[in-house]
Amino acid sequence: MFWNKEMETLRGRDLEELQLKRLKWTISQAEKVPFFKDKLRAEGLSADDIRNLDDIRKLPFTYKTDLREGYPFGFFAVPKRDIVRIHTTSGTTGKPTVVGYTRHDLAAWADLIARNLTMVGLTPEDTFQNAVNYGLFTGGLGFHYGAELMGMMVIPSATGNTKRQIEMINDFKVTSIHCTPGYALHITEVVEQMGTSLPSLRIGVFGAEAWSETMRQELESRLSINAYDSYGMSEMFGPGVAFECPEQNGLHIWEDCFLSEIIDPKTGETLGPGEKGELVITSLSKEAMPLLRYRTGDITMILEDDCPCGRGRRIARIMGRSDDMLVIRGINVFPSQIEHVLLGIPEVGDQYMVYVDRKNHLDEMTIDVEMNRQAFSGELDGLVGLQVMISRKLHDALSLRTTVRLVEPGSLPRFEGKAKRVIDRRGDL
Ligand code: DLL
Repeated sequence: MFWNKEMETLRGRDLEELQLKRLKWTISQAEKVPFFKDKLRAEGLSADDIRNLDDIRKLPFTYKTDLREGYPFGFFAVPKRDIVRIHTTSGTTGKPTVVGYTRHDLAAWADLIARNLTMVGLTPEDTFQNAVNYGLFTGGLGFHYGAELMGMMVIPSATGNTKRQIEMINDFKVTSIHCTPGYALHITEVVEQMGTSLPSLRIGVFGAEAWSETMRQELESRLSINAYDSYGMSEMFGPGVAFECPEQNGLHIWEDCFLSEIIDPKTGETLGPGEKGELVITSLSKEAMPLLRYRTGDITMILEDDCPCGRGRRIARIMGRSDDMLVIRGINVFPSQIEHVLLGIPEVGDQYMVYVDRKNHLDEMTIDVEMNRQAFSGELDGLVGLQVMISRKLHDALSLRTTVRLVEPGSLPRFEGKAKRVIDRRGDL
């Protein structure tokens, strides 16, 4: 099923022509922002220098730190009177990044969300529970307006009060839920603790943080749903940038709106399909805040083969961020690799916390892992064998020695929004 078949299936020359036209427009729009105007002038570049899509490599990169320096409205390309909404995204340090939208931007964003939700088989007959934060986070209002545009009945449940969320799903016969994958697991646990089930639910849309294929299988089997990955970032409207189709094999990135490249994060060199690197996006239709070659920090690759669904370019599931990649004793570790190992061990639950310390100049990684409720006898003593087995499996996957501590079910923090599962304490020493 298609929402906007013409744009979703545009390929070859027609697509390239549209992208080139929109890229030139985006550059002229960006020239209204002093930051881009100065940068382009310094390089002696203008929209006329872009003759084909490969010429995009002439343009300078834009970094999150640049956006932060423009706080609050320094990156707006339209007068304030044309901005009808802002969202912000919190960083790990300093001021947040502010993103702005014109009325046209909001309509384009809702169209992208409607494409995504239609693609996974949702129709106006469905009831959609939007269990994410409705504030400055783009996941709430972004999905809300897209789902409403499609004609679904939308329940703006937001986060919190998980038992009430579960009651709503059953009372309102909700067929589709949107939340973070971590919160979906928490809902699953609470459903199981309550001794109930969610018979009306058939589709889960999960995103805003990294999750693994194992986690998908877990959610699909425990909730009896199909679970789809949803990717996006506030700087590119929010959610809706790339989304899985029913093939569940990579995420379609909407090429009429986003020009994507994969680069080596260290050298900035462009990488080819099948090569893992950092995703760089240039917006093609954003009015209020056009962005040129924006360094997303997300690690993925372009998938080479065509998708049977007939839509265009796909990227692989996000494997981590170039900047949350941990370097432990010289070894690169993505938290998603740890999660993948843990979810494959039936005795342990879904929750874990990773601590990184430096002792005697050596990096040490300690992982607290919750026991699975069914496998837990009530005693943590006597589980040394399991602990050793987990450390061994982690070693096989990461080539790294770790200390595993098993903890009681329910004892680690739960997250309603994005999970924070890594605490790097090396800087504190
Ligand atoms: O997280 C937008 C969003 C909301 C996406 C709801 C999907 C669903 P930000 O808060 O700006 O925007 O965070 C963007 O989150 O650069 C990725 O590192 C990460 N991220 C988002 N979706 C995924 C995903 C929203 N499906 C940052 N898998 C991005 C892995 C994801 N990481």
